[in-house]
Amino acid sequence: LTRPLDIHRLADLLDKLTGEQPQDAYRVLILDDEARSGDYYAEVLRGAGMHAVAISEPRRLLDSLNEVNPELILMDLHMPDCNGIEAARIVRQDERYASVPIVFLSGESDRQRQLSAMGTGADDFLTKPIGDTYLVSAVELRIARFRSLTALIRQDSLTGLLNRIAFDLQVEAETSRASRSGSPLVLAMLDIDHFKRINDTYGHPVGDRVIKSLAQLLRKRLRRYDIIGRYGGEEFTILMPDTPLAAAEKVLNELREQFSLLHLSSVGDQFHCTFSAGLAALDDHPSQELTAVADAALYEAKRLGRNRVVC
Ligand code: GH3
Ligand code: MG
Ligand code: MG
Ligand code: MG
Repeated sequence: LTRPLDIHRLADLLDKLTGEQPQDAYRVLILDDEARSGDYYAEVLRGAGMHAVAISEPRRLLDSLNEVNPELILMDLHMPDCNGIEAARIVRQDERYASVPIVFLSGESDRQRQLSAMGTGADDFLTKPIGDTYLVSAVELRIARFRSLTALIRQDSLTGLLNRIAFDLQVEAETSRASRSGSPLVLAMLDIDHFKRINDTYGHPVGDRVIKSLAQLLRKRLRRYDIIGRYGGEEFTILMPDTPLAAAEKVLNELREQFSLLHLSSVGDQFHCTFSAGLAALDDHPSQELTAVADAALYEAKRLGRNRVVC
């Protein structure tokens, strides 16, 4: 493959060499106006293997959210510029962080005031001083639960791929990252050809198995940091970071060929299936139009006779 060697690709290669999928470190953002105390908690959490970042100025909140993409926010309550309650509201206004656990960590011991702080959509209240071990466990337990819940909400149940909502969120995040870093990014939209015939000929359960086979092929052949979604019935979407259009086209054509060669079967009957794909590159189109452009290219691929990739 003729793609530039970058940090993602290195991580990918290392995974393949060691045969491991490393569990990503828990990501925590800490907002505490006293830098020393925030830094201390961050250090404790880092000591437990987490990725923890502490900030002391509320005005850095939005940028830090985007940088850290936290799975839990530890929030001080009393701060001079903006109190924790306002900060929690700001977090909740962004749909990407609407369900991230917010845990207040404060010296406030008045139960009534603790409760009203929770009314802003925070999940819990821990009081300072707090022991290191207790803090680590409290954070770990909440993030573990958050991960299993989000996995459930974001997954397509038939294939285990991202569902449409989750995929669209990833498009937002990845396009803004790619625009900032100036790296190429491609969105591909795939649709199985004449899928109705499969259902009509072999029945719906066999159709489901074809959908699963394509999902499996995509997962197996694409890179770990390519993002794969099931967009609708027999439609799939792929977001390919750090990938020029020509390289993406090559990969999609390889996948197209591999899929068309798969031996699919239904009681005693063997058959083959193909897909068509449309590609859109961030270089050539604004991010809000990527999906529509890929969809138009897919339509063109169908019009030109199917089983092909159109850029
Ligand atoms: P084209 O080549 O133009 O894409 O033809 P097509 O028959 O694939 O197109 P169309 O989109 O009209 O048909 C898709 C069919 O997929 C219709 C629907 O019944 C079926 N379908 C949608 N979701 C599922 C699913 O989850 N499982 C199964 N087995 N079939 C599904
Ligand atoms: Mg304070
Ligand atoms: Mg379709
Ligand atoms: Mg179809």
